[in-house]
Amino acid sequence: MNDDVLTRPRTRTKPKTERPKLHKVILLNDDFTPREFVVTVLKAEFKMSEDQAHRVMITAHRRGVCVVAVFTRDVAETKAQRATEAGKAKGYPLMFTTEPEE
Ligand code: TYC
Repeated sequence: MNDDVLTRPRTRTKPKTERPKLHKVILLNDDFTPREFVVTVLKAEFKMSEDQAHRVMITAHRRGVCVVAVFTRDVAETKAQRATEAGKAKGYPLMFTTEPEE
């Protein structure tokens, strides 16, 4: 047998701490939620400026969806839930979802 191969310490192939995978929060368009309300939620939940929030809202309005921001999974899911709930509380179908980044 080959002693050298059997006793040689393994060399590390993985970094000690892996970077947590980031998750996208995605805003979905609908036909009912007022534009200004979408902007208000984006500002409150995602700490966006009026300008940023307006751009994200308009992109979702025109294209159907827009990536709002990326976070670790827990943070992304919590923010998406809270933002969706803010719409629901006003009777709007406003929807935020999450998906892992490639
Ligand atoms: N489409 C909505 C309207 O015309 C506005 C809107 C924009 C709703 C973006 C949701 O993610 C959204 N009132």
